[in-house]
Amino acid sequence: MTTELLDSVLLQTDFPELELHASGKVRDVYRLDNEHLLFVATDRISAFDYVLATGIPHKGKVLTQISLFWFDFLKDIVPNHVVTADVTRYPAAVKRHARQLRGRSMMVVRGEMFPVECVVRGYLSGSGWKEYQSTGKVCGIALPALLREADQLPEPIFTPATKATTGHDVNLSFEQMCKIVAPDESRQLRDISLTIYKKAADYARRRGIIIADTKFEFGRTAAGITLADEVLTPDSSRFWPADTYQPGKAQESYDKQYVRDYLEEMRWNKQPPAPALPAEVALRTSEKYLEAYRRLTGRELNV
Ligand code: Q0T
Repeated sequence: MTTELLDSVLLQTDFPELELHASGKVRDVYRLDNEHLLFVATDRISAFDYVLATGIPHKGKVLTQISLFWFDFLKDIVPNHVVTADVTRYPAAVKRHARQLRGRSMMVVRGEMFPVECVVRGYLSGSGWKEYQSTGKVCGIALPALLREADQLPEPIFTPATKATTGHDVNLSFEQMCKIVAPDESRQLRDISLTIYKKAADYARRRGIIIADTKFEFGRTAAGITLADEVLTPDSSRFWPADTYQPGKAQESYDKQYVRDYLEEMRWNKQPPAPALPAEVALRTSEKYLEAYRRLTGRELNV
């Protein structure tokens, strides 16, 4: 029934003539020339910190198109690193791989990256909820008493973290960030992060998606402080369905709930190797990603 769909899944990129710049759980980044990089989002999915053996149809395309949507939506507030996502405008050496790249890639300007994750939280969840329970604060920011898990915060807060190459990111106070990034630039990164989160989260909320928190990355380019990486995707953010939002407990994930439920049910010990997913779980998850794209953009993804 679904052989063709599962065959279209891209788990690994292979461009032998290009130099790999960085590779993550989901994305592969190649070097084009001194000024440009090529970001490619695969269909890999991670859960409980590991990449699973099964890919999710259309996931790379959905993530890329959601990022492109937000880059455009936010372009009057902050410049971004996108040059083009039109494969016909890629350099010749890359265009040869057009079929593999179409829809799931972007050519970007190379910048000098700030070595911090710019996290914004509008709701109390994950490491923020843990820290709040033990200290009443998140990244040094005092919060009202008696908040529950997944409660909305009175105001979104900026909670930077270090970019760990291995293991988990470490939360920083703003003062600690200012020892890593100059205070003036730290203030600019904080103000931009809060402004773009608020604009995007208001918009998404009206379309039925709560963006509980998100992580931005910025670089310095000729245009000044520039929004980079992927933006406001389900992989870089916590998306919750607004219609079932109920504070006081952990919320279901918009995109990964079927995957997590399956992995819990099969009692995987959360050690490698990560298991494969049944086709039905992969397909239902694919539908959730497509639905997120549809809700946010009001358009159907051309798959
Ligand atoms: C980067 C220079 O992409 C990364 O990890 C995913 C595998 C992290 N990363 C980003 C850069 C960017 C961006 N974005 C940029 N515009 N210029 N470097 C490098 N690593």
